[in-house]
Amino acid sequence: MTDTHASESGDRPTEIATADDRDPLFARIPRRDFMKAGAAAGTMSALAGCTGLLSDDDRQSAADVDTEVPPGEHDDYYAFLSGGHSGDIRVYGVPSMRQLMRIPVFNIESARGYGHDDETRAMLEEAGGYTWGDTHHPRPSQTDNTYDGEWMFVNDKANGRMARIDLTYFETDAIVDLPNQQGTHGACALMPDTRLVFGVGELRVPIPNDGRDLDDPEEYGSVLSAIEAESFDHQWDVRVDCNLDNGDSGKDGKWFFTTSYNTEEGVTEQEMTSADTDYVVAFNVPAIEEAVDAGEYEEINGVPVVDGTEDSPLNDGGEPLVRYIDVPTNPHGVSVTPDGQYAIASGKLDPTCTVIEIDRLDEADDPNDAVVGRVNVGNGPLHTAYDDRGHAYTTLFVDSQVVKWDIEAAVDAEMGSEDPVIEKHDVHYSPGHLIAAESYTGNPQGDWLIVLNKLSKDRFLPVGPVFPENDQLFYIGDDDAGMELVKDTPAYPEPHDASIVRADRLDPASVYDPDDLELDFISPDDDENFIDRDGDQVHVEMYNQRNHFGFEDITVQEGDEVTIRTTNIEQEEDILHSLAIPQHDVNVKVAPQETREVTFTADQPGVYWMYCAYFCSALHLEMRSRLLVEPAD
Ligand code: K7E
Ligand code: CUA
Ligand code: CA
Repeated sequence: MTDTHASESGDRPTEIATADDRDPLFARIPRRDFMKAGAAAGTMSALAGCTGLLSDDDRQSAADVDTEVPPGEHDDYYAFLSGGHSGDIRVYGVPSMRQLMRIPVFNIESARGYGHDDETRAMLEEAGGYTWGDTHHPRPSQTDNTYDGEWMFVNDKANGRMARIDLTYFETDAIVDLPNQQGTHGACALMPDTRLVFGVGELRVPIPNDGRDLDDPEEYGSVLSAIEAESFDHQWDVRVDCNLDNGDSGKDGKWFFTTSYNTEEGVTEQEMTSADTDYVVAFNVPAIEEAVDAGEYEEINGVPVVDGTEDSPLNDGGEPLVRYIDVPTNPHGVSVTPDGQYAIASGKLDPTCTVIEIDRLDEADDPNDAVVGRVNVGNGPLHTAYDDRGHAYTTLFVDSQVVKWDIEAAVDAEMGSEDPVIEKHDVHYSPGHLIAAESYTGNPQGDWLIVLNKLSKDRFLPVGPVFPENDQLFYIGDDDAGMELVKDTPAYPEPHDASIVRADRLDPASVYDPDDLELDFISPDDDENFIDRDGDQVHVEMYNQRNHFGFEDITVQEGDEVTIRTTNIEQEEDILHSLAIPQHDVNVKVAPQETREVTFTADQPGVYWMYCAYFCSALHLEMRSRLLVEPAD
């Protein structure tokens, strides 16, 4: 018995070293103090200068801090990261940074059968039929400025669309194509209660884009699109002359903010960066809705489009629809502070963040009077997140740092002052977004911060010329110790933004409720399982369970159009089946109590095994039936 011998004689490999073994300092510190100890190392390396690379101290601290979630235990938070041009959303646990799931949105994905069954195929087809999308901003629904666990919304920067993800089932349940928008960039619901969802149109084009004004860029424009959250119907657009970039909502249902970096209305980089200032654009949502109700719009591509341009008569008078606030050149992110008091725009080409006091927009004749602070944060500020203690955290793309600063101090300080800055911490390379736990709600948690770095040079085992991205987790809960790098995670290209949601705010189903599904449940009853023919259309309904399908074989004629609807009747969670048919491109997943349908043409005579592709039991390989396709003649 070699195994007993090994353990008895003590010549087994020694146990894997723990943090306590490696470093005598940590061996003396009770485990709950690891955070602080690691933080000190992190702060020291930040003070060592801005190299964009991490010191050995940081690597050490990352390994020693207690962010491990032991086997079998759950994380405290979900993080939802956009997949960028992968077109999906990835679900991580925080603080472990373990990837838990992927939710296909604009992409076609075979493990989940997304875009393979008739329903999801039709949804993608009706939303333009594109095979890909570019997700950037996953923003959860809120009730009373708190995440409510119902939906996630995300943009498609590639094709001008918005999608909704159902957080009960973690699947995309609606996509809307925004016809007057090319490239939806910013995405966020109207707060406090997610009545509307906004898609922010980034690229200026002729509206409608039907061949007019091809090379007449002054005539181009962009729109902010409003979608009703519940129906996911497109309600209206507001047209502006400039472009629009990122967006965030105020907390009281009135203002929605976006940045604009192309107020020059240029088409080349040189033109788009020629002016000294651009805009934060503030949309007065109730005033816009009044204009729509009063019929003050032009219908374009079936959508009411309200004129929100600077010269619009609707912007005269006491309640302008859109207010344009000057900020330094080519701003990028804009986000509203947790108390709803300020909108903060990050400067990108200017080393400052601009603080706009939202209430002042209601009264001031000149919207520029609402600018109450401008803090010099460093080079290349892109996005700003918040904790629960009045601090803002801004990514510096050029300096490869995160800067922590005090919001009220920025209001009190002189314009352009560096004084509100509390701390700068090196991150790996060129951070884009960063997100703190529940940052863009009324109650940020103030403990975890994810920084989404664009480059991962030197950080991981090499995997060829396409590198993973690099998402870094910081602990920000200890203001004395400062920001602390605690985890370093590679990510498949290419997350842009994320949202971190407390786990107890979600209540995902582990088994489908058949009442929530469009298609009727098929039980094993004989009369619910049938093969019907109507001309050359064959309709099959059958259940499936361990380890068989409702029919052992299905015979059709060459050239038939075959529709198979199938229900997984398992009650037990995590027992998935699928229906895969070789050489007919059929691949449908069915989770417990789920019903899906697939249509294909049986265009080749022969025998085709219909098999289950999900491992489901010891007899998984035997879970199969035959499709017999009889030759036409
Ligand atoms: Cu800055 Cu699309 Cu929010 Cu990328 S975006 S970084
Ligand atoms: Cu069912 Cu494998
Ligand atoms: Ca500009």
